[in-house]
Amino acid sequence: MTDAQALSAAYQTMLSAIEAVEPRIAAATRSELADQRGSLKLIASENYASLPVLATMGTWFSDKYAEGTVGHRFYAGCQNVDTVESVAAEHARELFGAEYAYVQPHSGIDANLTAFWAILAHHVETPALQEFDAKNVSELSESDWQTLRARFGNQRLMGMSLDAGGHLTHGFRPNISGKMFHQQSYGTDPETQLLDYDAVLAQAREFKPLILVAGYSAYPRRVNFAKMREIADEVGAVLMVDMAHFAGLVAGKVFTGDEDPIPHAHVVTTTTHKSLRGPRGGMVLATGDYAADVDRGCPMVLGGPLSHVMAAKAVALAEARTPEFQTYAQAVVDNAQALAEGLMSRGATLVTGGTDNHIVLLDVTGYGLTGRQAESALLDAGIVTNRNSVPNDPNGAWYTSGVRLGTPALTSRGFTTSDMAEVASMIDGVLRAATPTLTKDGKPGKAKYDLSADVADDTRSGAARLLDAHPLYPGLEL
Ligand code: DSN
Repeated sequence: MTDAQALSAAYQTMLSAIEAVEPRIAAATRSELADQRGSLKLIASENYASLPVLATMGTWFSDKYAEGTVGHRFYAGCQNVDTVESVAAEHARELFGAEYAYVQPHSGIDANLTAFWAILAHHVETPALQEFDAKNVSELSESDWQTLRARFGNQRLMGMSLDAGGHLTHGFRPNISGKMFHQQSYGTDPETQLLDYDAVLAQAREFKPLILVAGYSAYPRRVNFAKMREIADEVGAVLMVDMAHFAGLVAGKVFTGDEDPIPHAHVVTTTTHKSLRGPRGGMVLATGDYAADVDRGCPMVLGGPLSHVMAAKAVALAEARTPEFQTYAQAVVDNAQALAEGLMSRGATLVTGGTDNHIVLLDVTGYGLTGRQAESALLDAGIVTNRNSVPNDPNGAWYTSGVRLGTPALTSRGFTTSDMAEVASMIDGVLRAATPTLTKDGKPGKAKYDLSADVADDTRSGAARLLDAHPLYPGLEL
């Protein structure tokens, strides 16, 4: 039996076992693989983890509780989880050059909440306990406790606005981060749509945040973290960088020097499943000063660690320490630039006029469409994207005026810059052919659209040719 046959047999056995208990889940699992194999996945926050990473998640580590930290658990029998968590944290520290790594967060939002908690504990709780002459919160009198709660609730956070490309957890009002902090958002320059560090500094001087958040989920440019740290230092803020989107580009040494957040930030958060290509999860990296506070993440903020996912993080981080991963990371950026150039050469408008990371933010107003219409029309043609606001979006956060494109997933399949030029042509062709459906009063609507079946079918055939040339999980026959 060849390796490919053995692998296929193993997955067939696994799916048969699932099928015997709940056939709908086995069928959905097969169908998901077919969908992922059969479409051009351009969602900037998605990727394809390796089969070793996926396999690591499907084990009995899922059955173990392990609240606490390595060697300091609230449950007995955690020696193997200790190994898993230690190895994952060791890889994270060494890969990113961080003093401290916490690999328990279940997602990026959980990582950010853990970081907020740790920063508040470090800068608000600890000084207050000393002032109140208490060792821990349980020793506080009722009135001291009320005072501490008021202090916790009166801290300031400044992060990038959602429509400039920031994330919900960077202080967006309806998000918990916009409710637990007094918040202000910084935007981008109205002309260039680029970060304006002088404007951020002026705003920070005025607002005096405890936490300055840098990082993004839809900004197609690199950030100078040395400058962000200067701003934080000038106003006495903690610099927290959310590198969820570009962690793979840091790991792959594409973002170095001022573009590498680790040497500049006090606390760095990330997911592990985006450009880093690991399992779905989060991490916090920090300077040693914050280690003890971040370590209290579970059980103070987080539920019990997902030991099977921590194990898969360790495997993914080991993969990210290879020269092949560095080649991959550079290809992600090269592919994004090829996609951007292909679109711009056809007259498309890109936010900031291009990209130098893994994201291309296409403003679709020039095609006469909303982001929602563009997203749906592209999906009809086998191209999976997500609609996204553009700066000062006239269509709001639901319909939007943009489509966010990203190259980590297709690059994992081996797509090259010339493939991306073809993908740009397909996207442009579909969006030119799609038209908004008119409303009863004869005006273009925001949701419905018309796209000829011929255009959708032709695009699907072109996409299938590229996808067949770069198979997902080659050798796995399911
Ligand atoms: N959902 C992630 C993204 O798509 O960027 C951020 O949370």
